[in-house]
Amino acid sequence: MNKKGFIFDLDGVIVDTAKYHFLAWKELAKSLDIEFTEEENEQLKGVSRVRSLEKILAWGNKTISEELFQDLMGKKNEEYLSYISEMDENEILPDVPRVLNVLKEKQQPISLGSASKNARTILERVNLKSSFDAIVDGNDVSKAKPDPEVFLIAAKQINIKPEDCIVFEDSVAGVTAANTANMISIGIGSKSVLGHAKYVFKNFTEISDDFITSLIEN
Ligand code: B16
Ligand code: MG
Repeated sequence: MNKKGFIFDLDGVIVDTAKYHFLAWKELAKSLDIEFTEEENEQLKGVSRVRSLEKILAWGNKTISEELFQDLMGKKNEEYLSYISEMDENEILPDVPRVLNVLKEKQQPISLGSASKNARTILERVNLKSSFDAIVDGNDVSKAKPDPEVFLIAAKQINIKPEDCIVFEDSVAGVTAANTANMISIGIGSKSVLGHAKYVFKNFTEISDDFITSLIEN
C-alpha cells in the first residue's frame, strides 16, 4: 500500500485551544492597559508565543524591558496551563478521531506539526498522544510558521518525502508553511481566509473516508 505522511497542526485542527490563549492573553493585556479583541486573537493563530506578545505590545503602542517581556510570557503561559489542565477528550474537534482511525487502519504515518510548546501536554490531556508516530512542536524548531521548518522536521521523523506529505492547518501562516515545504495543504476553516490551501474544509466532518483514500492513492 502507498505510504503518505499525514501532518496535523494542533490548535484549531485537533482541539480549539485558541479560546484559552484568548483568555490568557486578554488577562495579560488588561494588566498592561491594552485592549485586546477576539479579532486580534484571530491574528495570533499559529503565531509563536514570543511573536504574539510582540504583536499585542505593538497594538497597544507599548515598549517594555526584556526582563518584563520574559516575565509576562511566563505569566501568560501559567494562566494558559491552568485552562489546559481542565481539558479532556470531549474537547477533541468533531470527526478527528474518525480520520485518525482511518489513517491508522491504512497504516499511514501520522505526525504532529504545531507551534505550541505545550503540544505534548495537550495531547496527553485529550488522550491522543499514542495516535502520533512523531510529535514536532514549538520546542523543536528555531523558526516559526510561515517558515516550513516544523513540517520538514515532521516529515523527516516519519521518513516520508515532503512532496508525499499532507498537512492539515487552520492558520494562514501554517498553510503558507505547508505550501513552501512542497506539501499538500488542507485548510481547516473558511475559504475566504485559507484560499491559498490546495483544499479547504470547514471541519473534519466534511472530509470523507473516500477523500482520505484518494489522498493516499494519488
Ligand atoms: P504556546 P498551533 C499555536 O498552536 C497557536 O495557534 C498560537 O495561538 C500559539 O501562540 C502558539 O501555538 C504557541 O503556543 O504558547 O503554547 O507555545 O496552531 O501551531 O498548534
Ligand atoms: Mg493552528
